Amino acid sequence: MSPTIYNALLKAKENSSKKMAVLIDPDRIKQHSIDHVLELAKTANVDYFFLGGSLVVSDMMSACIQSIRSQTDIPVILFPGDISQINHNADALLFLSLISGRNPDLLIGKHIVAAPLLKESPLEVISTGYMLFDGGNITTAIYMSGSLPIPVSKVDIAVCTAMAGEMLGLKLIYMDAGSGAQQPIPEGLISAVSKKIDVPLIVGGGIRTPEKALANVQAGADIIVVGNAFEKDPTLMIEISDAVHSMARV
Ligand code: 1GP
Repeated sequence: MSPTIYNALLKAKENSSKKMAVLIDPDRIKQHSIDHVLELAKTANVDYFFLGGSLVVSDMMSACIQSIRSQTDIPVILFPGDISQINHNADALLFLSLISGRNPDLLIGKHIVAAPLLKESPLEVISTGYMLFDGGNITTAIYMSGSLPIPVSKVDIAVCTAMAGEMLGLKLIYMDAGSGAQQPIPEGLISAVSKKIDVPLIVGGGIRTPEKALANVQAGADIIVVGNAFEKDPTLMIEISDAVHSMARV
């Protein structure tokens, strides 16, 4: 299968065209609010939906994908916290290896179990070096991964980890402060990492304002992910998405 989504991301990076992804946690979205979110996402020209979470306990994944599919053409990319979140109806899956941690299960263990399932699936599998950062609180991602996040003051560790991930052949690097992080990842850190890698860079966790989203893309992020802020105020989606896309217009 041709890597449609990944090729589009590479092309976007080449053209400095920044992308906006909305994270939907299937446990937290209610059927009555998903329609509103989908309408806003279309108005805001959102580029991708990321679907998943560090801990998903409901069986709403399929229903979410079905709603997205029936109401928009926006691609659905799985952002799975576990093998149980693999769903063949999505377009792609971030095959996340937690390279900031030393938990063997999340570096390679679960991937071995998932590999035969993914091989048989129609999903575009995109290997992703996932790096968790300390955003000032213990997020679900940090707790569930049983791993130490990288302190944001340790720029060298972040840069070397991202470089190693790229050298290992991972196709994306994802810098995440975790959903609901008190402090998003500082621009200086994003800039330091982005200067040392060539693969597209995803940044998320605790982004709540258009100003911060714009600062992140100016610092070198290629894809901005926002979840929590939109759960609280979905209308923010238009402003934040516009800020991300405004980079292409400068
Ligand atoms: C979490 O990067 C995402 O993995 C999004 O974080 O929910 O804090 O926006 P928020």
